[in-house]
Amino acid sequence: MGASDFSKLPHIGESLRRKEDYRFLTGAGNYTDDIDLANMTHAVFVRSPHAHANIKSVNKTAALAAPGVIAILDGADVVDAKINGLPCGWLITDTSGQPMKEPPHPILAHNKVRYVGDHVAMVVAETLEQAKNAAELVEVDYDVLPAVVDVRDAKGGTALHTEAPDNHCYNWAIGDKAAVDAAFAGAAHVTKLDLINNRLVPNPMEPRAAIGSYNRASDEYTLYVSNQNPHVERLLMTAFVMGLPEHKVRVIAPDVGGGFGAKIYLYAEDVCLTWASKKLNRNIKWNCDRSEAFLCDAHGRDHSSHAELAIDKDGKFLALKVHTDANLGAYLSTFSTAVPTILYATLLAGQYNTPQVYVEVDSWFTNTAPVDAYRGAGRPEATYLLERIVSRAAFELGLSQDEIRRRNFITQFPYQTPVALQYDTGDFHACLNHANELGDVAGFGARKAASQAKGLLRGIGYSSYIEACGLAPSNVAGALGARAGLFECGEVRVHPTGSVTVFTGSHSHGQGHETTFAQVVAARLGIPVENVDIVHGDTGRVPFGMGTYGSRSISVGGAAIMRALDKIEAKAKKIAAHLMEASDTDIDFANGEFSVKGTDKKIPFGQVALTAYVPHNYPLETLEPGLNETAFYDPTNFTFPAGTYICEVEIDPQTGVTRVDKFTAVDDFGTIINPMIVEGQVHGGLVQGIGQALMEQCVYDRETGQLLTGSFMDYTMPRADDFPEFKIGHECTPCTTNPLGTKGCGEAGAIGSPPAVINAVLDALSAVGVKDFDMPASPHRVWSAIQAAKA
Ligand code: MCN
Repeated sequence: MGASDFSKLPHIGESLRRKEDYRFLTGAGNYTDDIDLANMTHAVFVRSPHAHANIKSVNKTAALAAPGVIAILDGADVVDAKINGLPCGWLITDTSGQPMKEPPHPILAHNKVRYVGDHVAMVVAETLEQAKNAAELVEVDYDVLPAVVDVRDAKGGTALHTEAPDNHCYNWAIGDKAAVDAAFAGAAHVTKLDLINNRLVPNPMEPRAAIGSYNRASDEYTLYVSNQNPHVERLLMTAFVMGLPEHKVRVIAPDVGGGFGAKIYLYAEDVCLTWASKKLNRNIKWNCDRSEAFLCDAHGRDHSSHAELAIDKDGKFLALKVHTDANLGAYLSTFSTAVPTILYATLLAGQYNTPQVYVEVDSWFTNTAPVDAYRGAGRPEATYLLERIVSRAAFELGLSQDEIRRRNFITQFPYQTPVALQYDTGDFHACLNHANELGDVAGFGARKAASQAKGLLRGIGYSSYIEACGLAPSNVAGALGARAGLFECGEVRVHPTGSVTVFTGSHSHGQGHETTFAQVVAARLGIPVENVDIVHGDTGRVPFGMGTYGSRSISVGGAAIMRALDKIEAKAKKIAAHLMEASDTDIDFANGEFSVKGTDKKIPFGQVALTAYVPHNYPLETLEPGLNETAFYDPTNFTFPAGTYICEVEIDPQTGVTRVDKFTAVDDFGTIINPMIVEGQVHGGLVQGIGQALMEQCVYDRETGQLLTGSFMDYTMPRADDFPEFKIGHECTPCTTNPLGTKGCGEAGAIGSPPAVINAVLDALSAVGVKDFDMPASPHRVWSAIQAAKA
C-alpha cells in the first residue's frame, strides 16, 4: 500500500486517546523499581569525588565488615574477571585517515578516575541503607591531578588517556574547502559568529534503574533496565563487554519514564549488575538517585563554534564555513562520536540553497561526564548555529528575518545538499507563511509599542529548521562508521479470533506507540483499535530490533510493521480466495473485508483469521496454517521534518527577566497518525528547547572539575508556568521514502526552538545595544549583557 492510500484509511489522522494512559494515570505502570524479585539485594556505587586522580589504593576492609554487606567489587575485580570496557558504537575516521582515538572505558575505574562521579566500586548489601552505609566506609586513596573541563583548555592540558596525548579524539571535516574559500573571495558581505551551545543534563522523570538477575538452573541472565533499546544493550553487553552468548541474556526495558536519548546507551552500572548477579548468585537492584543522574547520565550538547556566512549583493547565501570544538567528556559514550559529526555537520545546509558548505570538527576528552545524544543529538546544535547566523546576517543587512529566509529557501525537491543529505520533500515557504499568520506577526509592531509603554523590551525571533530522522540505510551508516544496523523489526501475530498482537523493536517511553502503532495496524486490517496490542521492550519476546532514538519509530518501526502487514494481507488473500473459490489475484481487501472483484461475495477478516488456525477447509498442500508474519525494514533515506518557529519575548531591562510571550510552531511531519500525540511531542520538545535557551546550563568549575549544577537547586528546569499557550500548526508534504509518508516529530521542538528564542532576545536587546548573547537567557546573564552594553 502506498503512502497516499495509507493516509486516507480510517484512524489515520485521528486524535485517539492514549491506550497506555489508563495504567500510567492510575499508578498501574510497571517501572524497573516496581519490580521486586525474591531475596533482592541492593547496589550502591562508590564514585570519584575528584575530576582527575590516580587511584593509589582501594581499602574495602571496614566496608566489608559492615552489617549486611555481601560483596564489594572494584576495578581490580573487573580486570580479574576479564570484562572489557564499554564500546563506542560509531567509528569516526580522522582527516589524517587514522581512526579516532578510542581509549578504554572501564566499567569500574582501574588506577585512575577521570570525572567527578566516575565509578570506583560497587557495594552490594541486603538493604539499600546497608549498601549506602558501607559505601561510605570504602577508603580510596587518590593522588589528585589537574583537570581539564573546557574544550578551550583541552589541548596541552593534563592528558586523561595515554592513547590521546593532547586530549584530542579526532579532527573531522565535510564539504569542499577550496570551493568555500573561493566563494568567500567573491562575497559582498560576510557575517561572522562565535557561539557556545550550552551543556545540558537530560533529567528524565524516572532516573535510570536496573536489576541484575541470574538463573542457575538455565544459566540465563535477565537484566531489567530503564533503557530505550534493549536489543542494542544486550548485543553490546554480551558481544563486546562480557563475552557471553547473546541467547543467555534477556534484557527487559519495562515502562520507562522518559529517556530523551540518555537511556540509549550501555552504562557501566548495567554491566556491573549483570556480572555480579551470577558472581553473587543474587538478584541485585540499583536505582540511580537524582544527584547521581546529574553526575553520571550522559550529558548533551557542549559545542563551541565559529561560523562565517558569505552572502552576495542580493542577500543570497554563497557559502558557509564552520569550525566546532566538541566536548566528548571523559570517555566515549555509545554514540557520542556521531553526534558532532554525522548528525551535526550534515544538517548545516538547513532549509537553504547554500551552494557550498565546509565544516570542520575537533572533538576533545575532558574531565567531565561523557557527552552523547540528547533530544535532537547534533541537529539542535546545527540548527542553533545556522539559524543564529542567518538572523544575524538579516540584522546586519537590514533585512527582516522573514525576508532573508525566503530569499534563500530551497524550493526544488529532491534536493542534494553540499553536505551529503538529500531532502526528498518539503515546502518551506508554506511553513513560514503559516507561522507568520498563526503567530500574528502583523501585530508585532503594536505589541512592541505596548511593551515599550511599560518600560519593557520586546523582540521577535525566527528559526526555520530542518532535521534528519529515522537514520540512514544500514549500508550507508556502516560506510560512515556506524557499528550497528539501523533497520527495525515488526512481528504481527493475528490470533484465531482476529485480534492482533504486534511485537516491535521500537521502544515507547512516553511517545505513545501503544496507541499510534495500534492505529496503523487497525487502519490496515480494518479492525477496532482495541483489538490490537503492542508489545515492546523485551528481547525475550520481540525479534531483534534497534529501539527508539532519532525520531525513527513510526517511520522505521511503523514501516517494518507495514511490511509485516503486507505479508499478512497477501497470505490472508490466499485463504479468502480458497474460501470463496476464487483466484487470490481477484481478491480485494478493504475495511476489514475480503471480496471477490466484480461479485458481491465477501468474508470478514475474523473469518479468515479463524480459518488460518482451524484449517479444516484450507489449501494445506500449498499454504501453511497460521497468520503470523515478521518483517525487517531498512530505511532508504532519512525523513526530513522541517518547520518555522517564531518566538516573541518580553524583557524587563531592570531585572533581566525574560518572558516568552508568544511561541508559534508550524511543522511538516508528513502524514500524521495521531495529531494529539504529535502535538504533545511538539509541546515537550519546545519546553526542552526553550528550557535550554532560557534557563538550563550544566556548569563545571573550570579549575577543579567539580559539578556546580548538581541538583535542581542549581540547575533550573522549565515548568509549565514558564510558558505561554503554544500555537501549533502543520503543513504536510508526505515523506516519499517510507510507506506511511510520515516524518519523525519527537525531537523537532527541541531542535527548532532555541535559536528562535535567542534571536528574539537579541532583537529585543538590540534596542539597548547588545549585539551578541549566548544561551541561557537567565535574568542574571541578560541583565549583565545590558550592563556591559551600557558600559
Ligand atoms: N507520530 C505521528 N505522526 C507522525 C510522526 C509521529 O503520529 N508523522 C507519533 C508516533 O507514532 C509516536 C510519536 O508521534 O507515537 C513520536 O514518534 P517519532 O517522531 O517517530 O519518535 P519516536 O517514537 O522514535 O520517539 C523518539 C523521540 C526522541 S529521539 C526523543 S529524544 C524523545 C521523543 O521522542 N524522547 C521522549 N519524545 C519523547 N517523549 C517522551 N514523553 N519521553 C521521551 O523520553
